[in-house]
Amino acid sequence: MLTKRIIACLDVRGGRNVKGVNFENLRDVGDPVELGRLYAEEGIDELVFLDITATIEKRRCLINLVGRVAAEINIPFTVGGGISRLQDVEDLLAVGADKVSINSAAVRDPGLIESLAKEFGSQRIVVAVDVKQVDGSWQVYINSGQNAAGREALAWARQAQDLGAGEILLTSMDHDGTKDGYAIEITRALSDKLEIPVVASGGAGCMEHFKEVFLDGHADAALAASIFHFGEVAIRDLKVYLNEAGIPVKL
Ligand code: 0VR
Repeated sequence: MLTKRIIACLDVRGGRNVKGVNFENLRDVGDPVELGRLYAEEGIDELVFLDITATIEKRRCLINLVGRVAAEINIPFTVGGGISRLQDVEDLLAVGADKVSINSAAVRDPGLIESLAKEFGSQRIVVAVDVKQVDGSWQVYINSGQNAAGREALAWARQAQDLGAGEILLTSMDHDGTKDGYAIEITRALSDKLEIPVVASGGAGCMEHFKEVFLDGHADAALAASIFHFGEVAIRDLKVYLNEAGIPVKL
């Protein structure tokens, strides 16, 4: 089994780290620069920074903040939020992002995946797919989860892979912030059908949930926000637990 990655997510709005449930009722949970530094110190494998309300006028402040977080860490750093142009990617890579995550803009214009992958390399292009279960089918949502895209999750993820995405960040909105566990079934469906890595996201509430998403969900990496922000699981303890459960992680 390949080494599994544990990823912390900084959901940022107005320069502050926020956290909600099912993408709603967001509340301030701290300073993203401080949290990024802390997680890196505690042994997180990767950091994701999501500007969840990116709009054009905030573009400059986002880039400055990303640069301040990047300066505090020496681990792979993925940045997402409102990315829709090559210039956005250039600006973020220039201040220290290693990968970018594109979501709504890619659904609106799938060709963007191909042009970004050609320009920067697939390994730098993560396609974020936010999903909800609707009448038994996993549907894609865009614009911070506000609008149904009219795409089924696996079909869209497969198209993103075929266009050059290097990784899929799969977030279940139904599980986000609930601490009830990851969306195992849809995570396994994508992991088993795609050739590129799948990062599970949404719902982590205890160490067992990580074991479950790796062993049952076949995820390549597991992302969490709530349980790290609220100090409920220590990253080092989690890694020791997973290693003892036979799941290879970098200690
Ligand atoms: P936890 O369940 O707390 O571990 O959350 C993991 C993941 O769902 C969140 O870090 C994040 O992806 C939620 N995303 C968005 C959002 C939350 C509110 C509004 C918008 C978005 O667009 O991704």
